[in-house]
Amino acid sequence: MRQSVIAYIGLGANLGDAQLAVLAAMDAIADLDGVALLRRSSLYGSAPVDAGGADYVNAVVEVQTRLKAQELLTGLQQLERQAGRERNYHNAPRTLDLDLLLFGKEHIAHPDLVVPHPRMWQRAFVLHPLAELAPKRVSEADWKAVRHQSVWRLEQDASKNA
Ligand code: PH2
Ligand code: MG
Ligand code: MG
Repeated sequence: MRQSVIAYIGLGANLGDAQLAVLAAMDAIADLDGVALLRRSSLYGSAPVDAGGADYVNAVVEVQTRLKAQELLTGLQQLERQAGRERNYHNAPRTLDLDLLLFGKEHIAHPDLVVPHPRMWQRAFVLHPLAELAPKRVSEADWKAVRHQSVWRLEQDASKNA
């Protein structure tokens, strides 16, 4: 049987009831075949980065999976569509965005999947929730690069609630 892998998925939403969408997406990820949800971060609010529209709700989940990265991506894209995601234009406001951030120690450079996610290190809305679950994955230099971005916690210490 395939060795299982620990992966981190970034969740974001800024249309409709964004908190509800992110929480529902965590449950939906837990229900994906071949995926076990291990832990989730707290929910965070964040100002849009390189995008317009309302403030975002962001979070990160840690999963264990026997799927390949590409298979996990397909599952996540299906959940985005089920949440009513439309791909109107680059970084358009969205009901749900699920980004595969880290997949074990794998480095993937495929036309539709790059892992680690190439922009995660420039985004405080990814690093704060990720560091709640995996503090060693975020370096001092990473923190420094995002120190001007506005991110705030929407709840206290949810890391044990998954
Ligand atoms: N996602 C983007 C672009 N900008 N800004 C915030 N604060 N949160 C996001 O999730 C986000 C963003 C593209 O996916
Ligand atoms: Mg994204
Ligand atoms: Mg995305």
